[in-house]
Amino acid sequence: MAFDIEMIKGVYARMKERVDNAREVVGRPLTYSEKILYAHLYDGLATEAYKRGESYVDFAPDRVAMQDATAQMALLQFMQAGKNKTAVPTTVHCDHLIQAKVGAKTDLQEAIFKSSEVFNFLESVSNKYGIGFWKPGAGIIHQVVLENYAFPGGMMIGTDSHPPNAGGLGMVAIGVGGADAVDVMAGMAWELKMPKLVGVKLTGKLNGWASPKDVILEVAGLLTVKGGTGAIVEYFGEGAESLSATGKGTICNMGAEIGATTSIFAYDDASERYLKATGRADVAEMANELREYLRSDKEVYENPERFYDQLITIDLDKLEPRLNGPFTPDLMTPVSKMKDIAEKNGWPLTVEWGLIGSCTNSSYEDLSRAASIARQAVEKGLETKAKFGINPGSEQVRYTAERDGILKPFNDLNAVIFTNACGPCIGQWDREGADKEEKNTIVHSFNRNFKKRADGNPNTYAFVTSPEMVAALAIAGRLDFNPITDTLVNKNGEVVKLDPPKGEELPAKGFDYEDNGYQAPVEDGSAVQVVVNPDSERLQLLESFPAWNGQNIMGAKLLIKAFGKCTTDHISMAGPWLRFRGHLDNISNNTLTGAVNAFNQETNKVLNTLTGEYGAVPDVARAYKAAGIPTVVVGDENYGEGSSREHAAMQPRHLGTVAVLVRSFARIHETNLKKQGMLALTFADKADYDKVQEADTFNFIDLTEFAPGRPLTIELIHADGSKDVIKANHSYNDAQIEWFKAGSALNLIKKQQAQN
Ligand code: MIC
Ligand code: SF4
Repeated sequence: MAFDIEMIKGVYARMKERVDNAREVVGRPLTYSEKILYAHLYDGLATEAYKRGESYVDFAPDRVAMQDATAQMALLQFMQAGKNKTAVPTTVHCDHLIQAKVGAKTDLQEAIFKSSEVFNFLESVSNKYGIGFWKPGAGIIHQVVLENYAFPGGMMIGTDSHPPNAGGLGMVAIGVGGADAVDVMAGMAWELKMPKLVGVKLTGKLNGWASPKDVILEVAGLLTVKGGTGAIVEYFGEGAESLSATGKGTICNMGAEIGATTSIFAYDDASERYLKATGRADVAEMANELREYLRSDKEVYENPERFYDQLITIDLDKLEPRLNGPFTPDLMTPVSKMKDIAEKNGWPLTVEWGLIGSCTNSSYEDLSRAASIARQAVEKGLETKAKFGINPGSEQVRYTAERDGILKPFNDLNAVIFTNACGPCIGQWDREGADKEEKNTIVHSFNRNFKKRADGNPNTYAFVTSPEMVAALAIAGRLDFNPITDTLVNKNGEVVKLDPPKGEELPAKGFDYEDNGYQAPVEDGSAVQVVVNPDSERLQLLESFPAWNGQNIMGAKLLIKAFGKCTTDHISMAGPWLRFRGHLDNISNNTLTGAVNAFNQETNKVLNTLTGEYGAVPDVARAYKAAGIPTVVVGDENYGEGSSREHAAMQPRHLGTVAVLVRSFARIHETNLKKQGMLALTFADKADYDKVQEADTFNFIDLTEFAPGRPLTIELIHADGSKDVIKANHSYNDAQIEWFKAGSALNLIKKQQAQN
């Protein structure tokens, strides 16, 4: 039986009436994601048609999922919200804090030893508030959610950027910061701007070496890292129905890399098979009754161009494998062009490591397809030229794969099987020699490849591709190896060729496990004490951010003007810093240390106008804070791209930054800034970015009139006394302005709670 079956029954019981009503109110046929959105309005039945890309809407998601690195901050905030239990089913997944070094068993023990304080904290908070707890080693949050919790027609949020993985099973699943999760766990409305809709029609059928990963690598190449911002990407067409549920999960998962709010496929036979194979025949039966509601209306499929803001068609028949990278997931190169392009760009051609895993590509089918390549290598007398590592997605996948002999060929090739966890994907990788910072290439099946992400080495060229391609390239040891056309020489000097991968969508003998790592919360958590040691370096209870004093902010100094790409990895690095995710003051010491200073093109070296000297960003920020001087961060396009980590907003806030002024924002980060009581502003004229000078003072001269739709005016006083007056746009609505006034959204919840 599925988890939370009563909740799912409730969603399905309401679905028909809500969707039929919405169709009438909107006055036209609805797409699948619109049906789910309208069926999850906080106030019940729709009373108006929301404008896509404009209207703020209150939703009531069905569930919440959090991973260990973000759950700490989310739960530290939730503990202040004054509730006894979470209002909706919620889970915590311990997957980010496990380092990959020698192999699953040792690495897991080591992680439990090193992070027991954090795991114990998460476990006791989970018990106290009725939250399901997935222990370290149980698997990666999004794979575990897909296997256990995702359901067609449902809506969930998760404190991470890759919950959209559940779109593979027809769910609207959205990545958020912890403060948003607090809203939902506290039973309040969760607000989102009504997304725009991008339709992707898939024709034909994948064949040969092409895989679902290549679909999203192609989409990323077409739309770029910001092309999906504010939109839900809906996939449909005959090609969509030929994909497995986990394959669709891969595509939806990596939609995060184009900034999409989420991505989704309709319910179909593959979804039904997956639900049944993962022990949820009960959900499949209910979904079968509602099939018409779990897909777009037929008019949408007949004339998609009338219903989507943008429409793309991809012919799966013609798709060839791709490699995206280095340093950004949207730099797409088809395998047949890699030789030329890599040479032209000077990308190192020798592949040092091949890594399979991450929430994007760690399903049973993924492992079985990659294993079919590894098996051929063994049979054809090949040896892997590169080192090879694998992180299975969940204990259920690992156990079943081991039982079915899928891990054997990897072992035969001396691959290391790491823990069922994020591992290298989040920089939890103790890679030998990485500190030498040598230029080198790795290939992996993850979704992200920002500089330094996997091993901390800025000179590691990381390429994203499918698991089967990772296997082939690790065996060949070359980035420009094209398995479709190229041959290899085996140990006996014979020329051999790899056949296209073959895999199994689902295990023929069913999934199995001995211990899936799940721990249900105690029945009554009221007596559970959550202890946070005041001397801890890993956990720190939160203090409220100060409320706005009602005055214009005058005399703020520039902390940094970030140049070019500034992802959340640049603002609050992961890897070694993950250990401080529960301690705001300690983690603040990495604030913006990865961002490039536009004035000297260096990282972590900014002007302190108080001394005239250059210092590390966190030190300079602390100096201004100590002097009572607020600071401003300036950035370029798609600022805050990547992760959902709200630390990237809380840290600057903690260090005294009041405003972040950029050319454009990534969605989750913009909301995180608002939630934490900051001013998230965009240049009304993008060219004004160039007007900001290094020693500038910022005066927000009409902040007292802060109102929806009304740009703010900022004076830039330059060092020579001259000044520029610029306009900054914002997307705050009335409720969000209240967060700013209160100092944070949480402060407002606390205030409301105190009044009740
Ligand atoms: C990531 O892939 O970058 C992470 C680590 O999963 C993050 C969350 C985090 O920073 O904790 C994400 O994608 O949101
Ligand atoms: Fe973990 Fe990587 Fe997935 Fe983020 S993208 S949840 S780090 S596996």
